[in-house]
Amino acid sequence: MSAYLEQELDKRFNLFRFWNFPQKKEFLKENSNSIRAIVGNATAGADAELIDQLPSLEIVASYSVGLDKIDLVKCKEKGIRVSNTPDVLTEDVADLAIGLILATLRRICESDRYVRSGLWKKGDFRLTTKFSGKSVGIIGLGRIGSAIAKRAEAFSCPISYYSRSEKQDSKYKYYPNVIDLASNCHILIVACPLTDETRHIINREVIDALGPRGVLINIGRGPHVDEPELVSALVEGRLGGAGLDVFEHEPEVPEQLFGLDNVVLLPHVGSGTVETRNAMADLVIGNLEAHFLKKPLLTPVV
Ligand code: 8YV
Repeated sequence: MSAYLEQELDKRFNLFRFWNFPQKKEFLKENSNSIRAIVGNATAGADAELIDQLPSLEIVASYSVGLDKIDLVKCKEKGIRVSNTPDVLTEDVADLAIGLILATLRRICESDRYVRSGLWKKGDFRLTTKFSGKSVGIIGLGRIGSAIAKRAEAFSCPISYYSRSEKQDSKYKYYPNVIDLASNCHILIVACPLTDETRHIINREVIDALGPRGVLINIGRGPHVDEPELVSALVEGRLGGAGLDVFEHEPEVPEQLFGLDNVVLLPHVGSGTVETRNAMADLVIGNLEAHFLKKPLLTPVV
């Protein structure tokens, strides 16, 4: 959680830091009747079990755009409001996707390690792979996917995408299935929400379709990818490379990836700039204040 968000919540509300209570059951026994709001994030939200234990719960305000940690059906059923933080993080996440592509293809992290370790004196760094002009496939052409497409266009990349249905107003090539998209692009980017339908959307077949010259970029959620399949494809050279900001069991990252130079591994920092995290925090506060003043939510989901 953000220090700024905690401080601002503290000023306005009676804030419980749930993570500070090792005895969750005891804590809930004592406080469940008084809790009217939950502030969650990408790793901790409100599942059915928690919601059912909070009879006074009115709103779940997530410090994230992703809603996969919130039981939305349950919230709807119980009339509990839900808000998230869309738009304010779009640019950062799209910027980071491009950063991951460049870092992976041009081996920026590896060449940095090369210079730091003094190896440059012994010879030039190896040649890498060009990004400009490579075909880019995007899974999910929502706010973030579209912002990535716009940036990739500036690198003269032909863009194609997969989503549940074709976007009538899009100029990019649409593939109604992910395997065809993966077969027809060099760089495949996951930028869709995590739902039951998109869990493991990157499976062995998709990885094989992307192939030994293909690169996977994931700025969505770890569970979009069948991680053991991804690891074995990278280790066996069946996939060209990967730039990953998210993992299936964060903060655990498969150790087999640590020795590979064709992967770039980031600790879920897509929205992690001071500017954006503060804007996200302001949205959380704004939604909570609006709710308790009986005004319309700023970014309602439910
Ligand atoms: C996290 C994210 O919310 O917005 C999302 O869905 O994954 C991130 O912006 C951020 O890491 C705070 O947990």
